[in-house]
Formats: sequence, structure tokens, C-alpha cells
Amino acid sequence: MYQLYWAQETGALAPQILLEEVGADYQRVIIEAGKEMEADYLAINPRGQIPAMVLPDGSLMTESAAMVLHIADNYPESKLLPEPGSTQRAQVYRWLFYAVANLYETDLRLYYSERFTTSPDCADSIKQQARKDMDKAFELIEQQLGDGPYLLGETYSVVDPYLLMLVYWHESPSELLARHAKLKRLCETVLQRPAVQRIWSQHYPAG
Ligand SMILES: N[C@@H](CCC(=O)N[C@@H](CS)C(=O)NCC(=O)O)C(=O)O
Repeated sequence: MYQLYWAQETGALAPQILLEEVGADYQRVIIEAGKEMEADYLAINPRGQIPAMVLPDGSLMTESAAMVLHIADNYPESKLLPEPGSTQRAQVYRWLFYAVANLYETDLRLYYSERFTTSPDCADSIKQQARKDMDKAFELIEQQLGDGPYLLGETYSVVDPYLLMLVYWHESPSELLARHAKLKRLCETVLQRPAVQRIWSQHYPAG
């Protein structure tokens, strides 16, 4: 069984969607707000970040993007990753790494801005820059999306729920999606998948 160290509206969302999608046997271990820096959880993830995931063999992994790749690798029949070495797989790697490096990163600057400066007065300008960088990063994704509905066209892959997760961390997902029609279609299509519908309200009870 997988154990997913979990909290609402965190990086646990994408791996959880994938665990649901492949029908894996998994359990959520809910970390209440503020408890991620307590000794029990730091013993699991010394960075005090969510998610963490214990694999069926008892080993531990962190990093949400690595988790989604690992889940896809372990359930090849679910075809959540194209063939190894294929151009399509290269595109999934490309945009998943892009999302982590450019979008997750701007979320950290936006929501944990005090960590990016030794001067508390600067926190606001760090947030402002993070918003600008996030907008630019989403614009590039929009430009890359083709006829859809997914990043790989008709083929669903691990990168799609990862992008959905990042869109919903935006300060105004509806305003973001109003500007990006292709990203909107991607999100709407991913949201309709049964695996996503089963767990969405755990993260977003208001819908
Ligand atoms: N690179 C990590 C980042 C994880 C991360 O920053 N998680 C956030 C929640 S989305 C967190 O735990 N923040 C609490 C903190 O950093 O104190 C991943 O992708 O899993």
C-alpha cells in the first residue's frame, strides 16, 4: 500500500489524482495545518513539506513531480506516460519540469515571500514579481497547447493533472482561465475525469 502524507490544496493533489487514476491501494495520512514542522513529520520529510509518500516496499519519496512519474511507471497499463524514448514522452518531461521550475517556484515566492528576503519590507515586492513571473510562465504554456484537450492532444498524461493543480493555486483561477482558453479546456477536461471527481472535494470542498 502507498501512504500519501497529505494536506488540502497542497502538492499532494497531483500524486493523489494519479493514485486514484491507476486504482492504487493507498491511504492518506492527513497532516494538519502547522504540524508539518513538528518532529514527527520532520522525521519523515526533513524539509517539512507536503507531500511525502511511502511506497509499498516501505521506502520514502518526496517531490510531487517525481511521485507522479513513479506512479505512472508502476502502472504502465494506465498509459499515463508515452513510450520511453518517444518524442511525446520528451514533451511530458519538458513541461512537467518546466511547471516545477517555473510555476511551483513562483507559488513558493508568492505564498512564502518572507523566505526569499532577509528584509521583511521586501516581501510585497517579492510577491509582485512572483505574480508577474507566474503570468509569464502560464502564457508560455498556453502558447504551447495545441488542439487539446490535453497537453499531448487526445492523450492524457501525468502533466495534465499537475498543471490543473498549479492553476488552482493561482490567486484567481477563474481570472487566469478567462485569459487562457486552451488551458481552460485542459482543466475542464481533467476535472471531468472520474478519478479527479472522486477526490476534488477533499481539496476544494466549496467546488
Ligand atoms: N518540491 C516540493 C515542494 C513541496 C512544497 O513546497 N509543499 C508545500 C505545500 S504545496 C509545503 O509543504 N509548504 C510548507 C512549507 O514549506 O513550510 C514538491 O514538489 O513536493
